[in-house]
Amino acid sequence: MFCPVDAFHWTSYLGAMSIKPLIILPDPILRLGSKPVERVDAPLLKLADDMLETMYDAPGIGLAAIQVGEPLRMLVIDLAKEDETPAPQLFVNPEILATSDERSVYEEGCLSIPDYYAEVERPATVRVKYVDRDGKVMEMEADGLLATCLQHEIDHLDGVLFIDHISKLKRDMVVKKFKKLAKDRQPARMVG
Ligand code: GNR
Ligand code: NI
Repeated sequence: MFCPVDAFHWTSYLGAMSIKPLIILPDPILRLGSKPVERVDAPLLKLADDMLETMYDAPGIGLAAIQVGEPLRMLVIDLAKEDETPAPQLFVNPEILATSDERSVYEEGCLSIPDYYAEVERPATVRVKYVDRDGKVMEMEADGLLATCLQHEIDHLDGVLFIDHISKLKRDMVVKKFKKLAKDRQPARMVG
């Protein structure tokens, strides 16, 4: 169970964190562009922790704010394995400064597209500028899974999903399936 006080000493406040409902395809919210964060303050850090708790609960390795319905340019990532010490990372207003010509392929998934996985090719290495949880401007060079995850999350900030990087045939199939699932979840009174 995720506990900020005992396990992390990560946040600057003591308060109830909460698991937020995930926005799922084909919700048009996922296609919104997110707005830059103006300041890293207590409410923003609270949102970051709620995102982490939501991500750990899912479970996932990354989460963009838009996936919990907040159109803000921020994302969280934790690549630690289940048996390792948690390693939460917050990226506010992240920007990709440079990408490698070298590519890598990962099988990606998305908490907003549950139980669908596909191989995506992306730059193997990225240089990223961002603001950290202390409000400090940082730069980082990422490779491996972190590079892929950062690109997947930064795409979310621009309304882009990993299925936008696969063939149109596959994407149309996935969208169709999720539209049907969403329709089947609606009570009959919603029809007509
Ligand atoms: O949990 C997630 N796993 C994952 C695997 C490969 C590439 C990207 C990801 S991110 C994803 C969580 C998510 O949807 N983040 O937006
Ligand atoms: Ni995603």
